[in-house]
Amino acid sequence: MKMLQTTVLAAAVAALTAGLSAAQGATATLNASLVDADAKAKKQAATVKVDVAGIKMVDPATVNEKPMAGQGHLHYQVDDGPVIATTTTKLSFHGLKPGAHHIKVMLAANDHSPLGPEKMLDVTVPTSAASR
Ligand SMILES: [Cu+2]
Repeated sequence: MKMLQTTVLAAAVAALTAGLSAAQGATATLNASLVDADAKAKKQAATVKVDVAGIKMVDPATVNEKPMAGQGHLHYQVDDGPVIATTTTKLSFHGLKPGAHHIKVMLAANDHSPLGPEKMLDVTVPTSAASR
């Protein structure tokens, strides 16, 4: 009887823990990749495609930027440029100067604080692209 109670308790704790981590967005994941990277780079451009899971894309303006578990949006940043906050999971950048660039994509909460998952993409625009 005592063993049965322990088992039931352990199961309840496991269920509670799983529920908590889901509510806190701990299961949110982000992956980002470049679409047609080489051809775009030759045109001084980059297109980023993002896959998010375990989180709902919410426009922070619609919820008064109040943080809420399970809600977030994306921040895109090229090099040290301004941060673009959006719910779009596909974004193109044009007019990249020749050389190396870093595009950072991260999951942000409704108040724009980082949620953790992020991905850095490297783009190199060939020097020859500038003389077009
Ligand atoms: Cu934001």
